[in-house]
Amino acid sequence: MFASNPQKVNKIRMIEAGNYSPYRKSFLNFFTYNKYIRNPSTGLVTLATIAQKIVTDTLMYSESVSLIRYEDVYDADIIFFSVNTFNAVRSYEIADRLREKSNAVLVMGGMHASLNYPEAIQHCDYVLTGDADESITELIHALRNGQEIDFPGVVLWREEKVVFTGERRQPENIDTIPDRNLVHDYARMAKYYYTLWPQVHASRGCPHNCSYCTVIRHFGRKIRKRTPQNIVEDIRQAIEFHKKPFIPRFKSCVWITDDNFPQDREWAISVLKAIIESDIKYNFTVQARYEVGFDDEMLALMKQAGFMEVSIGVEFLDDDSYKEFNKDCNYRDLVSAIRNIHAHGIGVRGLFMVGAEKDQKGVGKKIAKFVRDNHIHGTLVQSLFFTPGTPFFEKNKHLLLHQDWDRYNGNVVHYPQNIKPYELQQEIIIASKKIYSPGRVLYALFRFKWMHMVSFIGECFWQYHVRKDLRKELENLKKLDAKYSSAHSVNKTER
Ligand code: B12
Ligand code: SF4
Repeated sequence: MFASNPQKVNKIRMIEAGNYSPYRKSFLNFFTYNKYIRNPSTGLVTLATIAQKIVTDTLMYSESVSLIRYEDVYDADIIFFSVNTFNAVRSYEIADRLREKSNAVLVMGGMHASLNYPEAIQHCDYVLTGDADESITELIHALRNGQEIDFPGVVLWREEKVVFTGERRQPENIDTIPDRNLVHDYARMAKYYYTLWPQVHASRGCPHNCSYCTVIRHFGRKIRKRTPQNIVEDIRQAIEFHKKPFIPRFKSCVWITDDNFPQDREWAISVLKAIIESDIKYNFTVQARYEVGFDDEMLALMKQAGFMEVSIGVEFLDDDSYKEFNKDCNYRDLVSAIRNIHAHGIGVRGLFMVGAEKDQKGVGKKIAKFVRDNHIHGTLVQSLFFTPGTPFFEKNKHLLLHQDWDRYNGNVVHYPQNIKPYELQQEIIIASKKIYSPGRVLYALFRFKWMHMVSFIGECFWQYHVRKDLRKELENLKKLDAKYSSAHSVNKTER
């Protein structure tokens, strides 16, 4: 009944919108990552690779590395958008513009679009929820053949109503090696800028259940893994893609972007062994929970495979906050784990979060002290992440200062319990200033290993811009404070 006429699908374009600072030409791009230049989305390149097998004329634009050539996009038959929370506003803007100028079918997907589809569908024809490795093929075939779109995982319009066809099982076979050449101008940029590095995603999902986590709501709590051979081949291609023609790379490192790589121990060990047995001699960095610090066999293999650092989601520095967010962690074990990782000759990068109920003035200084005392060579300090689709978001919605998604990129966006929002924002600035201070630069020059030292110096430039952006938001937070502090005290008594 809802089948339509077969549609021509000869040209596909995919768009990864930037957020507040999409790509632009700048001298800064040579040494500052994540200001106007950053790595394009692995997820969307993977989908482009799958789609290109059906529709040869498939190309992706990422505002992380280039401007969009709109004249090439208008006459596409389908346009796909990858939507995270931080780039949702810009994605909608671009989609609305294309709606006016193009007859293409507009499709959205990715974390924010999936978990917040009633909003996303206002700007497109279809939302494909969850991982689209399989559903993208089904959609292209259905449109081509004029079939009814009734398979699970689709949000669509029917008689002016939004309909969801139901949850779909996440794909098990995720062994696609992304063809990075499908991203417009990426090959040139990757060879030109040291600030872009090889990036490989090897597994999806995490069995833990931290209340604020978007990753498990989207990918699920079952870990789905690529095969070691497929990962090694991807690493090889990623390195080749980023190789400079004559001069060796100054800072050569592959980022395995999994959220908790060692979680499936047997699999992680088999991946490490496959890297060791291959001819790849490179540096690696990866994200892992602190428990990896108690696994001597894993750490020894990581070291042997070339892992020069592990990024640990430290998040908070007190046990009450871990409890508050259902994070299975405690301060004492965390510190011993960091010590043991260092003992294996692997560096530690710390990922921190502020804004928990316990946090008050001085939290920035406390983080900086922890970083210094525990010889952490790189950090990311952000405010609590409120992303629609998590139970944490639903429970704490009343604390939000606004829902301007493009400001949801590390800024304070809520009214914390024991500190004002703009004061908390200042604490992030204080932490950054203390961690990336001239004194620590000197320390890094003499005490850090080469790779850690190089990345620390690069991060000093990046953090300078992070602080500038955080300061810009301070004024907004001060204005919002006056408006929301009274509402907050009402809510506090209600709770
Ligand atoms: C690598 C990474 C980065 C890298 C590179 C980003 C990139 N584009 O790959 C860098 C360092 C640049 C980065 C930066 C940031 N990141 Co980041 N990043 C990641 C990380 C660790 C891996 C991304 C990845 O490769 N995933 C694997 C692929 C396979 O998944 P995927 O992209 O989601 O794609 C699949 C599906 O979502 C779906 N899909 C995706 N797009 C589309 C499109 C269509 C049309 C369809 C149908 C389906 C679909 O299908 C894909 C596979 O089949 C994720 C965590 C994670 N596990 O995803 C965080 C993550 C995406 N980042 C996050 C954040 C917050 C940020 C920052 C704001 C941090 C900050 N304060 O600066 C910045 C913003 C950057 C910007 N653009 O402005 C959050 C986003 C939360 C949210 N709800 O949006 C995440 C989820 C981390 C987290 N734990 O919360 N990030
Ligand atoms: S350990 Fe990390 S990925 Fe897993 S649920 Fe917690 S925050 Fe999410």
